[in-house]
Parts: sequence; C-alpha cells; structure tokens
Amino acid sequence: MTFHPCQVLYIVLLVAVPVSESLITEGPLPLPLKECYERHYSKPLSQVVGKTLCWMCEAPVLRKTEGVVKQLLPAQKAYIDGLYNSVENHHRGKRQAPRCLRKEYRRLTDDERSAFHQAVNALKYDTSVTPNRYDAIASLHTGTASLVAHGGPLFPSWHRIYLLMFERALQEKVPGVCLPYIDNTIESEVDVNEISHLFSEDFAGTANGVVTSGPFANWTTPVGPLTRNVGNQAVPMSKLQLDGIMSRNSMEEINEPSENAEFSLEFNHGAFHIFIGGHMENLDRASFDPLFFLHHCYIDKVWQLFREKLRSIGVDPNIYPEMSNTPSLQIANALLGFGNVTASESYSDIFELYDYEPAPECSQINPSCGSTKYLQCNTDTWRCVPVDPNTVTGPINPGPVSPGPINPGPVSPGPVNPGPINHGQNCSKRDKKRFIRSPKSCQNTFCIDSKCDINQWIYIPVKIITTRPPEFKGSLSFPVKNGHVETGEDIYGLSAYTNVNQYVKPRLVEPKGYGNCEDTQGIGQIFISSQGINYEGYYSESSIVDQRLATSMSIAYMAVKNMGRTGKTTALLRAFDQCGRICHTACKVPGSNPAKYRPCSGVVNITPDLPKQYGTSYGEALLDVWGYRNDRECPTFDTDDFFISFYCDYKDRLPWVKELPKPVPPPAPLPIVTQGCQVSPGCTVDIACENKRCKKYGARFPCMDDCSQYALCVYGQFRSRSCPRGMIYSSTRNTCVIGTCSNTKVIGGRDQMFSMFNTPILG
Ligand SMILES: [Cu+2]
Repeated sequence: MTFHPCQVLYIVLLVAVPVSESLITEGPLPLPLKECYERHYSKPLSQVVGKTLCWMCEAPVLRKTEGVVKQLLPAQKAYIDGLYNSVENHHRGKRQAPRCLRKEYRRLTDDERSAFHQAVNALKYDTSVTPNRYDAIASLHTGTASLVAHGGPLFPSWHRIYLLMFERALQEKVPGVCLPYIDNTIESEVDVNEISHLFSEDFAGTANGVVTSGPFANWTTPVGPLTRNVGNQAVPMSKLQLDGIMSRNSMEEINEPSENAEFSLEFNHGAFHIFIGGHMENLDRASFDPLFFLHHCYIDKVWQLFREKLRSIGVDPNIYPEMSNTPSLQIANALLGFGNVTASESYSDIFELYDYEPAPECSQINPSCGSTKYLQCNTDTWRCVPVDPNTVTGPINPGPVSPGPINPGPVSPGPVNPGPINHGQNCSKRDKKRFIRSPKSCQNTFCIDSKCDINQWIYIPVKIITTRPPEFKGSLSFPVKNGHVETGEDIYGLSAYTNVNQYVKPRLVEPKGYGNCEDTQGIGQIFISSQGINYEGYYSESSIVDQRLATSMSIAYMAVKNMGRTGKTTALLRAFDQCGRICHTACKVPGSNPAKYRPCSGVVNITPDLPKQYGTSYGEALLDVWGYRNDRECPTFDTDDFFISFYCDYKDRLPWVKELPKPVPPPAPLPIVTQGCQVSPGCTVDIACENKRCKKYGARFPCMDDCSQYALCVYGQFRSRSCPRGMIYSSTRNTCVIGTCSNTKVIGGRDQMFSMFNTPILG
C-alpha cells in the first residue's frame, strides 16, 4: 500500500501536532488598569488625547511589581536617608543653606549651566554608593517604592521632596547649584520637524537614539544605554492646558483620580514623558535620564503656582486632598518612604524651601525672553519660543521688534503642494505648511529585567488597519467629470465613493490629537508598543501607512520577551497614530478560517505551544508572513493568521472597557433634620443636614467634637478631614493653623511644625 505524499504529510501532522490551543491567547486586563480605564471612560476622546490618557493608566500599574531595583542596599538606604535628613535640617533651620532660585534651563548663565551638568556627572561617577550616587537616587522612582508617587494626590508632593533630595545631592558636589526647570509650554511651540537647543551639545544632548552627545553622552544605566526618541509621539503641555489647570479652585480638582483629566496635573505632565520617549517613557526608567528632574522641576513650579493661587482665594494648600477614591497607598496617614513623613504632612508649606524665577515671557514693552541665545519672542502671540538652532544666522533675539509678521499670515487657499522642502534662512519666517512630518525611528534598549540583549526577544507579526483621518485634506488626485476637473475633493475623498462612505463616515468623530499631525500628505505613522506584564521590558516600533485611502493596511513586527521552552510571556500591546489617537485592538477568533476578528483587551499570553505564531528574529517573523520560493518570483503573502490587529478608525471612547451602568439614584429619603450634622463618628458640624448632604463645593465647617478636624463639602457630600499633626482647624481663618487642642491659641512661627518628624508615626 502506498500513500499519496499529501496523506503522508497529513498522518505526520496528526502525530506530531499536539492538541493545543493557539499559541497566542487573549488575556484579561490587569485589574488596576481596568479600573483606571473605567474611571476615565466617561471622557470623550474628542476632549483628551488618548495616548496621554492610556499612558497615565498604563505606566504605573503595568510594570513588574518588584521593579528594576528590587530593594535598596544598606549603603543606598543610608545615603538616601542622609539626603532626606539634610532636607529636614534645612527646614528646621539647622542648616544654613542659601535658598535656591530655580530658573528655566535656557536662562541659566553658561557658568550656571555647566555647574549643574558638572554636579549631575559628579553624582553619576561617584561609585561610593553602588552602583553610583545618581542611580541610587534614580532607583527610588522604580518598582513599588514609587507606586505611592503616582495615580493620586501624593503625586505632586512626593516628587517635590524627591527633587529637594536630588538638589541636596547636587549641592554636596557643587555648592550653590540649583535645579533648573524646562518650561513645557515653551517646548510645546516647537515645530514637529525641529529640535530645539534643549538637545544640543550645550544642553541635554542627543534627541533621537542612544545619547552620544552633550553632558550625559554615553551614560549607561541599570536599564540599558541612555536613550531618547524625542518628538515621536507627543507634544508637551501647552499654555492652554496650563491655563486649564490654573483655572481650578481646589486641590481635589487637579489631582488624580480625576473627574476631568484635562485639569489634572499628573495627566498633563505625562505628555512630556512621552514626548522625550526612550527612558523617559517608562516610569521604571524615567529618572535615569536627567531630563526627568528638569521636567518634574517644572511640574513642581506649576504646583507651587497653584498653591499660591489657592492661598489668594482663601483656600489652604497645606490640606491634603484625600477623597473617597484615593488609592490606599496614598491615604492621609500613608508614608512616603522618605524619613517618616506622611502624606498629609507632605502638603505642608515647610517644604517650600526655594523660589522659582518666573517662566520666560515677552511683551511689546519687553520683547526679550531673558535669554539672548536660546529663546525669542513670537510677536504674533507674544509668547517666548525656542530658537531653532539649525536655521539661525545673524542676531537671534529680535530686540526691537523686527518689521514684518513672524508667522506667515493666512495660508494660501487651494490644495497644498509641499514643493521642495525649504529650510528657510530665518526660522521664524518659515511656512509651516511647507513641512511634511518626517517619519522618525524608534531606538529600543532591548532590556528585559535589567539585561539588555536583542536575543531575549521574539517577534509577532501584527496587522494595522487605518482609516483616512478626519483632518486629512486630500491628495492632488482629482476626479474629472465631463471634461472638467473637480478640485473639491480628491478621488479617495468621502464624496467620491458614497458606497464606502456609509461605513467610514460614522466613525469619524475627530478624537483629539497632539496637534502635530497636520500636513502628513497622507503619509501616516502608527506607533505600536509592547509592555511586559510578567516581565520588565518595553518595546516600541512604528509603521508608515497610506492615509490617503479610505482604508488601508500595513504589517509590522512587535517584539516581546522570549518565553523560552516552558515559560509564558504576558504583555500589553497598544497602537496610536501620529497624533496620539487610539487604535483599537482586535484578536483572531480561535479556529476561524478565514480569520475573523473580535475586539479584545490587547493583553496577550504567549506560550511555546504549537502552532508557532512568532519568529525568534525579525527575519524569521517576516518569512512567516512572506513566502520566498525562488529568487525570480514575487514573494507570496503566505499567511493571514495574524493574532492581533490594530484598527485606527477614530472612535471617541476608550475601547477596552464598557461603560459602567449609571448608579440608580436611591429613593428620596425622608428629611431627617437634626440639630447638628454628623459627618463621621468623630465629627459633627453645627448646621442641620440631610444625609450629610451639602451645597457649596469646597465649603468648610469646624467639627464641634474635635478641634483638629473639619468637614469639607465635596461633590454634594460632607466629608471629615484631619488637619496635619500639630495643627488645628480655625473657623475664623477657615483653615488649619498651628496649635494643639488644649491650646487653641495660634502660635506664630513655624518651629512648632517640625516636631512632627520626631514623633512616632501613627497608623
Ligand atoms: Cu514620577
């Protein structure tokens, strides 16, 4: 008996292939991530940029809980404790340190700037603490140690004290040196194709790729060589967003978990992390790039401005904004991990140990931005903007305003033809419309759990399906009808294909983007990433897509950890377009042939079981998709077996959670009118109320039974609040003041507060 060759193959396959699920399977979202998405589901993506929203949810909860640095070594701990004590001694008045004036990075004198760089490098190359002083400090911002620092009201104050400790460490190396800040709103004005002086030799060095120039050139970190991908994805916080934060009137409104992400300081700070990319894009790695400290110095400056605003409207910024949904690691009595300071104490003004030079500004009367070399005044907007280092000839600062508008004025009507790209002589006179956003590449560190090697990674082919974006004005391919060219809309435009229109148009809701996505001329760029859930590793990649077409497709290869022969890899896969708008994830329905796709979480589990759906190298993954049989034929498209697809189709809600059912309002209770209103077992206020209900948001009332507590009206409900230790609530001043309950007299001076560091921490 003979077998046909196909039958042989069939039998062999039957024997060789174990009954197994598909190699890649869909996993559930980690619970904290799901909860974060649910919290923000109500926010239409037409109002907040999806990428920043996702970053805020994903960055703190995804990393492996042990983090990069598992635990501080005794010598590291001693060093960190010493830095904290030095901060504490400063505000106790024991240390006569000069008060720092923190300035914009570009407004430092050359001497000040080199002193700062020298101090940072002195920490980096001081190995008296393993692996060196800089990395010992940076490792505090990793793993569980920094979970207390993100996703809640501890965000601004934890980073404030962290910056103070870093500044102390710098001063131990170069006396008198102060932290500079990078004004995010200035950097947000840079054209997408330009790089400002910030990334020149004299400042932070290399913008794209491994950092090989500038003061931090060739730095190695515990998570690979220092790397950046500047300008790939986000635009830093703009003046408009800053104004949004500053328009709020309570600490609760600008902190996480937020009702309105657009007013949240933590939400808005994320854009700069994504903008820098590389190390800065991951919370576990960010602090290994010195830009982290300059960025957070600016965030601290914004928080300080906000604290001053609250003071000016009679609200005490020292009161910790604990809310009912505050993360448990950040309740008022939680410890920060520095000294014995608690969350509620961290809001105290005793940590206001420095001043900020105002952000660079210009006006008709004073058109200088305070830097002759690096900043110039845009006389259309009267905003300070960076000088473009590549196009500058002659004097840079306008001094007396030069004649003629800086902006090109109204853009000429009609279809935009890019023509030859013109890197004009004067940066301020260029026509932005003449620039095409040039695709940028991503440099990866290939690190997994601190080991950096490309051989630890495997590649999964992924499919990217794009829809023509809503803002794309069209190509220059126009329909001709009856001999007439109709220049209204190109041949791929919505009016040209009404049969497709019905499917495509309802999806176009114009989600908010970063604003660096105009003028792609149809050349879109989709950024994809994988972030380890059961390992510490991150990979980013991008794919160029044809956005002129109503629908088009491209293939990319996503790297994740090689699970080895018996292990399992769990990772979160995400994609965003060049404006930071979310691409939805869809997974192949198991067993479907031809392949069908259904919406999925983007979490994938990968095991070494068959069928193998990955390549151990990029080349192997490519040959899974494309068949090369001989060198004369075109390669064939061999598989449509992509486990995951990204649909970049511009919907306006977070795709990975369902809207929560609206809570059913409880039946109207019978009015219970009591003499006082009991807010909590230890706090009754001297007004009548129904079920703790209150009217005026932010209104405060003293608790009659405990002088250190007060009731605060938050979203229509009274909640009891405690003053920081050593303080009592003063109903005359409507705020917490220094004093004790037995001695309600307000004691002047601040020394009273400092005893808190000597008392054991309760709770
Ligand atoms: Cu942080």
